[in-house]
Amino acid sequence: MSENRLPPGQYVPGPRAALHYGPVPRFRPQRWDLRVYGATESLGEYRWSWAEFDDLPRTDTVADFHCVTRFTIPGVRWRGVRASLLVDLAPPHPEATHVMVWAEYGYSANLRMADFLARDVLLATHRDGVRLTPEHGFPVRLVVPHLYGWKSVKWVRAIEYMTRDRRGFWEERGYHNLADPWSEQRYSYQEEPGQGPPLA
Ligand SMILES: Nc1nc2c(c(=O)[nH]1)N[C@H]1C(S)=C(S)[C@@H](COP(=O)(O)O)O[C@H]1N2
Ligand SMILES: [Mo]
Repeated sequence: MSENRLPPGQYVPGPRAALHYGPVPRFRPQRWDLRVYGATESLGEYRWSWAEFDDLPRTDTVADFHCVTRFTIPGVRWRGVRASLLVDLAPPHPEATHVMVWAEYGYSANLRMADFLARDVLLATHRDGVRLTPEHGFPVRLVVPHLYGWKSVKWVRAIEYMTRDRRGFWEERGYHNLADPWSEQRYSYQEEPGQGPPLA
């Protein structure tokens, strides 16, 4: 990986552990489902059991993974269900502009619909050729390679379509609403035009 592929302020670390807030949830296939709800076209809810979801067609992608804590993992190979395929199967209302992606234990991240529909955005089941490990999001995690890693929600359980934007878990706790690593959208104070970091 060449240096100019690295977004500003990022470095490539040595081997590192998985990173998340809180414990790793246990997967219970009988109870697991993936729901799409909120501003759907029909206003109804869509639901996939584990067997149904695991049957959906997969796509492969290779992408660098950028964490706001400044490490970048180059060339991660993901396999999963395209987010845009899920949106085709669960059509949104014409007024749906954003999604909230919900995980086990209430973790969440918000995305613009256009970011969610980008080609490289997957509901991933595999990483580097094998099933995700529990720490990396088994059975299903979102991967949004073009945004900072906190948007790549592990242990996904639901997608909520929204007709206006709402902030997710880290976006409510001082991180940037959009999270583009190439323009270093790290902190929420950067959303205020002409603002520096808050005074200590
Ligand atoms: N459910 C959940 N997903 C999460 C997180 C979390 O705390 N909970 N942390 C995010 C952050 S900050 C990063 S950098 C990536 C790390 O993914 P990895 O552990 O597979 O490298 O997961 C993201 N997804
Ligand atoms: Mo992160």
